[in-house]
Amino acid sequence: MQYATELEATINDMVQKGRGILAADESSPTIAKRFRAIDVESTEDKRRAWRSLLVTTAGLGEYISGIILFEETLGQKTDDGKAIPEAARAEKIVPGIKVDKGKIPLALSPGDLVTQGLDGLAERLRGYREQGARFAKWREVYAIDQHVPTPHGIETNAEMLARYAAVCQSEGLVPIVEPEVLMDGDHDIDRHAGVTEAVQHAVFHALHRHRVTLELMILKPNMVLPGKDCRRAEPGEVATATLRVLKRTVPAAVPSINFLSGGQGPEEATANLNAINQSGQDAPWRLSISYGRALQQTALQAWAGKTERIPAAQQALLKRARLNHLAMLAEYRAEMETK
Ligand code: 5MM
Repeated sequence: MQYATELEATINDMVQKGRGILAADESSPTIAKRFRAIDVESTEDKRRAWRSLLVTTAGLGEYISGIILFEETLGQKTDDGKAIPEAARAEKIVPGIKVDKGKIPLALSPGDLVTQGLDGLAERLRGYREQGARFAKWREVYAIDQHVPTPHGIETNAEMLARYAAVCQSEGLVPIVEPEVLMDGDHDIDRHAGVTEAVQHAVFHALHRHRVTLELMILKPNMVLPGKDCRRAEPGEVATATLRVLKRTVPAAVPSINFLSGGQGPEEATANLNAINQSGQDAPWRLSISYGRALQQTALQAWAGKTERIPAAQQALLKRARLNHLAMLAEYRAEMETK
């Protein structure tokens, strides 16, 4: 493969013990929703200010090895005029980019979703590489209902992820492959496990068909959880269910599994990650994070759009990053939240 050496170097920079990925790639409608919750209007400059705050947090690189940016952010500057990808690199954080164009209904398959963005992807990746991105991310979304996701939906989404990953590797960007089985609904943990297992099987079959090198990609899956409208599960139960599914489906060649938080609260996501690392000491992959909300939520509340609150927000971000770092080492305890 043309870019094998470069892809290996990127994997080595991103996959490190005790370090994870910060997902700051919310699309315009999603970031507007997050800002609405803190009474901030989503203007281009407010989005820039927020992402500048994140990447300029001193010491963040101790816990965070990669940051997923949104296309707009890749071309923006920090408050002190540095290109955002460059500011990330200054903290030894690898900059990457979300390259999918969001989900739409899968035609003639009611309830199934599919993500768009493959047309012209190779050309776009070349441009992102020039702007400093070294990895990419694409998310497929699976809602759970009585009859969905359908086998056809699962196959179609797997095909999209694999085609995206193959294009990324052929253009020298490490692909983060993100199949997210949503936790919305009243389904129990067994149903979530069953769907996640079917999804992961299909994804790895498709990656094989498309000749994707597993050593040169990162998987970003959901944890296995009961639906939001079902009962809560203890971290030990989440860890057992999650590891069972991943051990059945994810080849050992994959270097790292970086979970999304998917609507879990910040403390819940850290506790579950800790339990997964406690039970997964024998797992062949690193078990890390690629959290968006679970890393950003407390910092966003502390910031509330006000310049004078930047230091408090950066402290909040650093705290969540450090606690998740401890969870990656299976050393997190709930009492640490109050210290
Ligand atoms: C599932 O969302 C990803 C991880 O974030 P959470 O830890 O908050 O679940 C996240 O990277 C997501 O893919 C991006 O925020 C983009 O989402 P949208 O909906 O804006 O395309």
